[in-house]
Amino acid sequence: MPEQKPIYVTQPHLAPLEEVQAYLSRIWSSKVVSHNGPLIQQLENDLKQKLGLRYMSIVLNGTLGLQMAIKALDLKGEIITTPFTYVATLCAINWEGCTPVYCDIDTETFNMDPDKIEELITPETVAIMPVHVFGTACDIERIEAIARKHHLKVIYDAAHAIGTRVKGNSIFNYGDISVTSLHATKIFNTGEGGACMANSEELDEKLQRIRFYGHDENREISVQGTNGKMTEIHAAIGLANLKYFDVVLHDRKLKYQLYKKLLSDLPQLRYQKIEREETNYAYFPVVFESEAQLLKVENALKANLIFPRRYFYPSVNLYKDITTYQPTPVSEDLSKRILCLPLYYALKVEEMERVVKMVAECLAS
Ligand code: T4K
Repeated sequence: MPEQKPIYVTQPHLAPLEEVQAYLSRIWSSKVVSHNGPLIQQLENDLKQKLGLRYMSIVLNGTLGLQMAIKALDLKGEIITTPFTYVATLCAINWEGCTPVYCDIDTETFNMDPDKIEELITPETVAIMPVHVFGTACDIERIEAIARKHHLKVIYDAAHAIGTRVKGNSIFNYGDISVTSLHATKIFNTGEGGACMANSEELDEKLQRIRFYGHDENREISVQGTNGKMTEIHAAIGLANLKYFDVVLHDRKLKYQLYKKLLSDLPQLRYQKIEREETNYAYFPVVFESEAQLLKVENALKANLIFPRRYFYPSVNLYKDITTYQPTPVSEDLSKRILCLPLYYALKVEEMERVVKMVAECLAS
């Protein structure tokens, strides 16, 4: 029997090496490696065109992008966010000296529950930072109506959401600023990376100054900046990968639907409610009836070299060393019962069938 290869929760999609090398050779000729070079500019333009965006500032990673967004909007005070997220959302709020206030999530969509936002607003509230969790759009209409009513800024943590659309419009076009991640584990990646999408030219220019230590076009310092510049090398990976964006996105949807079909005989399992067809199906989260059931399945899969992931456990409001606990019972409960199964472009149908067979056997035993 051939040795079985491990199956991880994800695997980056990488363009053929020679296609990356073609971009890299431009860097080796021009010697422009950083400082908003031609490849970064091309990647920004190509992504804007592909996604239908007016503004985009590519940055080093999504976490820094969130920090830069907070800085660009001059936010100081409480930011209402979701506890069902990766710790990066919390890191960004804390690093900028703001205070996270946790709004519990909807039991079906796993996104911030708009019914619970207004009761959290105080005179200190300055913004709402929802997450389009697993790439599934939040209730943007209601969130933005609440923000308008209370004069709050909205920063969407759209780390998972590249390719998600709402009524044909990129999800990145919502909020004062949307921030995505271009990390290796995302549908479209530059290795490490992120991007800030502002809703005005003025804000976009400010973000560009912030990512370049605060310099304006005359090299004067006009704002507190940082070093948020992505290198041309990462842009080369991104430009090569961009050619495959549509193929990878389409494959995700087919695989998501196949998993749902293969798992349809298991009434113990529940799934994220996806209300809009145009989601990117970035992850395949499965909700178990109990944590014990989840652990049993996770251990059985791991024993067979299959490594699903508990995104996002624990609920971040429980990280007592970096945040003040505020109860969010839905998030705390769901985060214990959600497991993401492997989902990526190179994953074979036979491998998905093997994963499902093991889940089914484990639940039956
Ligand atoms: N907001 C939200 C809601 C986020 O989820 C994130 C990040 C951010 C903000 C911040 O964006 P960035 O600053 O990261 O741009 C990942 C990612 O590091 C992180 O980007 C992501 N979200 C978070 C949810 O997960 P892990 O813990 O999954 O990484 P790791 O190394 O365990 O990788 C998972 C599997 O993927 C591995 O078992 C094997 C495979 N893999 C991974 C990498 C990195 C590869 O095959 N090759 C690779 O290079 O973190």
